[in-house]
Parts: sequence; C-alpha cells; structure tokens
Amino acid sequence: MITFITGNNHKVEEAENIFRKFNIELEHIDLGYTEPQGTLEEVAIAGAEYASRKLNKPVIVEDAGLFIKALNDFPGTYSSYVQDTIGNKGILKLMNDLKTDQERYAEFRSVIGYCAPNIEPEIFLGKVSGVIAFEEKGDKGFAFDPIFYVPNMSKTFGELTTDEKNQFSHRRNSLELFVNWYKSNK
Ligand code: ITT
Repeated sequence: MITFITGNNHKVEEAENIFRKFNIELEHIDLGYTEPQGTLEEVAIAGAEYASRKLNKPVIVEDAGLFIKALNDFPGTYSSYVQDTIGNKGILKLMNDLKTDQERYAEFRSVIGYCAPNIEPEIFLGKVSGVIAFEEKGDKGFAFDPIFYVPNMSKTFGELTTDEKNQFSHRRNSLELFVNWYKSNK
C-alpha cells in the first residue's frame, strides 16, 4: 500500500484510477503543509521527505503544473496560484495574439516524489504535450483541463473522462515510472 499526500481530491481520483491498473492499493492523507517555492522537483523532494519523516512511513507527493512555451513556461510552478487568480479566462487573454498550434504549445508536467523512513527521496517526471485551446471546452477534469487541447484526440482534457485522460496524462506517466521503479525495488 502507498500513501498519497495531497490536498487535491481530483488528483486523488486520478491516482486511484491509475494505481488500480497496476494493482496497488492507495491511501490518501491531506497533511496540509506549506510548499516551499522552487522547481517541481525541489517541491516534490521536500514534500516527500517531510511527510515520510512525519508519518514514519513510505509516501508519495506530487507537484504539477502547466508550462506554456510562448509565455516562458508560465504559469509553471505558479499554476495553483494562477488558476485561483486569473484562471483559464486570464490565460486565454494572455494568448490572444498567438494563433498557430506551434505558438500555443504547452505541456503539463508532473513530478512524483517518493520517500520512506531511512532512505533518500526519489523523483519521477511525467509530461504530456498539447496546445492551449481558443476557448474553454468540457466540464470534466479540473483546473486547466478545459483549455488543454490534445490535437491527436481533437479534444481538450476537459472533454475526456478520467479513464481516458489517465491513458496518457502527465500524471499517468509520472506514476507509471514510479510504479515500475517501486515494483522492481521492493
Ligand atoms: P497538492 O499540492 O496538495 O497535491 P495542488 O492542487 O496544490 O495540490 P500542485 O501544487 O501540484 O497541486 O499545483 C498544481 C496546479 O496545477 C493545480 O492546482 C492545477 O491548477 C494545475 N494542474 C496540475 N495538474 C493538472 C491537471 O491534470 N489538470 C488541470 N490542471 C492541473
């Protein structure tokens, strides 16, 4: 069993669905600690180390974000704050003059931090490519999902079910790397 530390219930739902595919049981705890400002990797390492020492058991944490190339990777590590302030409509406004898929290129990135008592933390990076849509579409998923368009699927993440998103999302990719490592290191 793995303990996932997060305050975001959407992440829990997605992670549970992904772990089911790999036959690993997931427990969820919201420790409610403040994240340091830093890269996804730094935040994941610090969070995993803190939580595993505090709970004295193996844990994973995740730090994720949306990185828009034309905006120099904004909102990136500020994703949570930007979503709560200017939101999807604010992002769309910033992208007004950018018309092509290349100009609207973006990535979701997810870094899983794993730590257990008496060991050093490990991190696993997952990414998925897409383009920022011209308008919000779909009411599934959460946060930036309605503006993250995947050309291959001709749909935004907001139009995909959890199961569909979990076939290839940043979170699926980072968690799959973690699970493969975990199974061969146990
Ligand atoms: P925890 O730190 O408690 O896990 P959080 O919501 O604060 O939850 P992050 O620090 O990882 O999570 O912030 C990432 C933000 O990026 C998140 O709040 C969303 O706004 C956005 N985000 C991350 N993954 C996403 C996804 O799959 N779909 C849409 N938005 C996502």
